[in-house]
Amino acid sequence: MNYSYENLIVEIENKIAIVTLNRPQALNALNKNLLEDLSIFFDEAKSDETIRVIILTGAGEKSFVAGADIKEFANFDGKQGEELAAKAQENVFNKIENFTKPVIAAVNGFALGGGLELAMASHFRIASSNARLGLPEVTLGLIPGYGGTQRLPKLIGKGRAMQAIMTAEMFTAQRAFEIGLVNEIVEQSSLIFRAKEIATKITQNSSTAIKYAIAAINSYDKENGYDVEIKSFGHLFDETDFKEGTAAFIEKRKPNFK
Ligand code: CO8
Repeated sequence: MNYSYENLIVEIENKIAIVTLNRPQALNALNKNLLEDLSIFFDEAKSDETIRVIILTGAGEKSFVAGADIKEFANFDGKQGEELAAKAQENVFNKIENFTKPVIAAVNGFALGGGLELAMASHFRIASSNARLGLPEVTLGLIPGYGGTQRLPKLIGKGRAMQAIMTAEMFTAQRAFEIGLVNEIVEQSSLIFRAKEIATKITQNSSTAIKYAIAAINSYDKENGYDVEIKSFGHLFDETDFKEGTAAFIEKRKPNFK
């Protein structure tokens, strides 16, 4: 697969794709083209067997993503705003949340507005110590439009989400860690190394089981969450990874998942 995009750099090594959002002149703000590139990348990566885990990060040392591109939507009317939000939610944010392979956000600086929403749509987040995370949309007379009003309360609780969105204040990396918005904080120079270390651990496990785990965990706040877990659990007994995993345990060797 030839991953060549205007605003994304994709590097694949040892089944890990490092996807760098690359508009450093605009602090990697999400414009239409960048959202389109992301949508296409995830479509292509879905069936690419050379990719088992995806790491999303931002170009440069200052920013993960400083939000949606404000200059691009400054003249929009209500209909255009609604269309932009609906299309991007479907083609990028929900696609990432429901992606069958793990997506890790390596937040290397500002993650604001659409940038924090992108990190929250990812399966989990680690951050560099200089990261600043927030949803400042109300300072522009808007609310988050890429899923932020829904995903932030799930991750940090309703009261904290209310305060964060109303005040538009940014969380430091330390505060984001304390409230569970990011899983780990590392020095910026070690961020990608640490993300790759976590990704490598994941690649050693059954990708089939992980696919079902993502779907089950994503159902945790839905009415049928336990049913999704039971059905997925049962289904996995019929997969070859289960045979290999249990055989390896009994034979006292490491599993070799395909
Ligand atoms: N959009 C467009 N350009 C941006 C953005 C952005 N979100 N953020 C930064 N830039 C540009 C700046 O305009 C500047 O460009 P130029 O040099 O041409 O003037 C360049 O990036 C560097 O930025 P600064 O000079 O401002 O850098 P500072 O270090 O002084 O400040 C900040 C860094 C604090 C991150 C500051 O840039 C900032 O506040 N950015 C905007 C943050 C923000 O409000 N983000 C939320 C945007 S709204 C949003 O994400 C809504 C999501 C849902 C949309 C739904 C569809 C309608």
